[in-house]
Amino acid sequence: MERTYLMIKPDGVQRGLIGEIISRIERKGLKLVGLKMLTIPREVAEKHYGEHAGKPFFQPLVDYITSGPVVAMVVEGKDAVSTTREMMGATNPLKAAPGTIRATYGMDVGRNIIHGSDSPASAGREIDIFFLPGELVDYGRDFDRWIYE
Ligand code: ABT
Ligand code: MG
Repeated sequence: MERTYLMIKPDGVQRGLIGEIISRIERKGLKLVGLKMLTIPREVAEKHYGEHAGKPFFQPLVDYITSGPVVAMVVEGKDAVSTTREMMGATNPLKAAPGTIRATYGMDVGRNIIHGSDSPASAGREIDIFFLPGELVDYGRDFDRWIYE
């Protein structure tokens, strides 16, 4: 099973969408193995978005992601990285496929509600930024046999 890093961004928290988004993740059959709320320190945000350092949207992006509390999650499941990216939809909510989280709840690239790692390598890097190993939990669910063949 693969793990990915997901994060409900400050706009998602402020708009009261935590429950809606976590519900979608649970109903899909994905398993939460890490969960916490925090306000991201600026240095951590700059590290998380390091690939965009120097680009014109970098400062606004760091301002946005540090502007209020986020919900940080580690989610486990079959092909968790690509599955959750599909559930989120394209970066621009107006271009995201109908029914995806960003299409359903968002209007603007700079207020796109949720983050998800874009590759297994990014997932490993981002999980290490936001969680200590002891903060992730290993547990089984009785209903997993009804989710996976
Ligand atoms: P994140 O989950 O935020 O990483 O979004 P996603 O992976 O879908 O998109 P990427 B390419 O990683 O963009 C990161 C954030 O940077 C913003 N952005 C990006 C712009 O504002 N203009 C741009 O041209 C690009 C490429 C939007 C992304 N998220 N936010 N907020
Ligand atoms: Mg990204």
